[in-house]
Amino acid sequence: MLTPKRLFLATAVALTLTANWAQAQDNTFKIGLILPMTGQQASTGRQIEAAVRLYMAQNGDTVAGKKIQLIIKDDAATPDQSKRLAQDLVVNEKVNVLGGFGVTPAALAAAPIATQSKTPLVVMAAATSSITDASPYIVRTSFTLPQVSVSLADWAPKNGIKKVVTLVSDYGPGIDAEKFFNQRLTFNGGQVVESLRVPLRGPDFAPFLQKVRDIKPDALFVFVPSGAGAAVMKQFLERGMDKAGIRLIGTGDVTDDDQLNDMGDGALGVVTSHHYSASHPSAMNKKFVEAFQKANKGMRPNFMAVGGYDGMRVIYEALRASAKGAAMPTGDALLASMKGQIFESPRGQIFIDAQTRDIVQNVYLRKVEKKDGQLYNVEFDVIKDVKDPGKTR
Ligand code: VNL
Repeated sequence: MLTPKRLFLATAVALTLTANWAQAQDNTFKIGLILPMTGQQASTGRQIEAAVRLYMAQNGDTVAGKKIQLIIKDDAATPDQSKRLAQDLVVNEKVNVLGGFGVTPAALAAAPIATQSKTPLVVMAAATSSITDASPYIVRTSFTLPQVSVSLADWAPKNGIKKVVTLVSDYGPGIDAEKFFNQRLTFNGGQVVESLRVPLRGPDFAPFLQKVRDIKPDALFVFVPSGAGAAVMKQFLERGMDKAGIRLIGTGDVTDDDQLNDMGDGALGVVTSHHYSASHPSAMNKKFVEAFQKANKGMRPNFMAVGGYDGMRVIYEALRASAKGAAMPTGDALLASMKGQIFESPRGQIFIDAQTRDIVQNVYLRKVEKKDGQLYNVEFDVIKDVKDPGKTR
């Protein structure tokens, strides 16, 4: 007969078993990354995965006594997939952290899942300013388009560029780039004479570039996402825009290190502003680039790789700081330990602003030059510790 005493004992045993089981489970710290491994943004997934694996190879897969397990899911940069995968990772895999997110719509789609489940979500690629406002659990290690666009609008008028046409991909980051470049250029006495937006999916730049040729501005300012820059460069040169005296300028997404070396000498002299160049002359970056290339058949890391590499560091350090004894830190404890982190990245010193959960970092002005027979974005000026100008708070 199940007397109250026996019931109590049975329950106690069951509870102990559950606790033991949970503890065994608890010893695995799961990081679920959602990345575009296929489709138009696949180069971003490839770069981030390579960087994340390098970070783990260099730093081990045990942190504060917890075994790190990495799970990578391919969303092909489609937001409904991103959302479904985020839900699956949280509910079925019980991941401790979500991360990755190659494009803005993917990050925005997953944001409510992070909020509802109190799971920190580390954005390693997507760069629309407003993403960090979509959930209090979002932390960003990439960059924002306003952050990198304003510096170029400060540089341009001092360098003979007053009349500009902007050409951007027609979604979040492109609209941010267009707006903040325009505002700052106008403030500096320059003028945006035309603002062109191209579709994100399968863009044909030809008719837009023809229009720019007819307007004949001092420069064309371009934002397209990582992976699309080579097509813009090719068509810009094919149309002889450079010969017609139109300079090409943009955010560093256009002269992406993933593609730059294959763009040919026509890219020489293109000035961009961005937070990372593979040729950033620090000891830490030299080591990073060398190790990355060695582990990836000579592939050069781009700004996406650095976002992934630093994202892993933020997660590792948050776990180290918040783990107490055998228990696994809660999402809230992890998040608290992500806020305010400050450390040297291959791009320079970075800081996760505790108020905005967004990254504060140097922005560099760079010019495409040839070094040892290869094309690089060579840094020639730096604006230190730039906050996202898109934050109104
Ligand atoms: C985004 C921004 C994507 C910048 C990018 O490449 C990029 C985004 C895939 O926020 O969607 O270079």
